[in-house]
Amino acid sequence: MPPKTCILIGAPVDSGKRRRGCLMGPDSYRTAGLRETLVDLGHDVVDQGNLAPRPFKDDHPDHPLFALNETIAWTQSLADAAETAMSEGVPIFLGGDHALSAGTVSGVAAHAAKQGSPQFVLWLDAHSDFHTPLSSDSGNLHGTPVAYFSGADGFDGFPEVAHPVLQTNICIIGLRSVDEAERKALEASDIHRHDMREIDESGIAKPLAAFLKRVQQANGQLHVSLDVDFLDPDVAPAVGTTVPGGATVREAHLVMEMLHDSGLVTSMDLVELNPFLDDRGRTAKVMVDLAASAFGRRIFDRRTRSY
Ligand code: HAR
Ligand code: MN
Ligand code: MN
Ligand code: MN
Repeated sequence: MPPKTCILIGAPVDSGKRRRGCLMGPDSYRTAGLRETLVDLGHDVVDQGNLAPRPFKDDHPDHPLFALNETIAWTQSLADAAETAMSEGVPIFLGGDHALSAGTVSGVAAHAAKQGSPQFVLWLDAHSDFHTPLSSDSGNLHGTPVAYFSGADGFDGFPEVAHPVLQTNICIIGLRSVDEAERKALEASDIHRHDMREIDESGIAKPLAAFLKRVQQANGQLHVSLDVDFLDPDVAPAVGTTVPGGATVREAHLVMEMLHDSGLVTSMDLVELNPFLDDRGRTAKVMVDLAASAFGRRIFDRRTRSY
């Protein structure tokens, strides 16, 4: 696999929920050696530093949606940065909470549309993040990006999604915390969804291989959004929304190794790391190791399977 130009873009978004700390995520990844790790794997790495949101008006503390204006402002700046970075290399967005993916995915999808290729999204998460601002009970916008970039209604004030990602091009793996409104909406959708029970029963390689085959056949762009809580909290404690029963370290590495072997990944988010909750940096290190597997670190030089 030829070396890539990896573009690190810090996205210290902390507006997607009330518990603070994800703004320290980008520097935690830097401290854990993400840039050096990718350089050691032979890639060119450009660290663009941290992005800022567009200017925004103060949010009203009693609004049912937490930090709405700030999240909209982040969506605007991230969408622009993502679209621009796609013509320069493989952007890796260092979160920041998952609200950032409203911007990153809509931005990369705009680039794909201009190339005439379909956008695919692999969402690795305990949660489906498929609420709309109208269905969310918590008012936390990090629970809504999948609905946003797939073109759902209810995102008043947000930038128009000019190129929504088709539901059938979205695959969610790792699910184990889905709210009732999200469950109904997901069941009525064409989103491919694989919960932890399915992973337990059939293994994680099977649904991933099926998805990658579709991306390849469609000649698509592939965005991977890795939420820390995809992993089990025993191995990745630095996240505000821990849900027991998550992916093991090896399951997560297998996903990343298969992604690398596919050669299909065109952009990536690392989200929801809250360094304030970490234990001597071990969650940041696990996330950097997973990124390493996605960009070519291997145990032996051997592909798992072809499809
Ligand atoms: N579904 C819940 C809500 O909307 C929890 C969302 C939590 N989201 C994340 N990202 N941690 O996956 O509030
Ligand atoms: Mn998430
Ligand atoms: Mn989550
Ligand atoms: Mn599927």
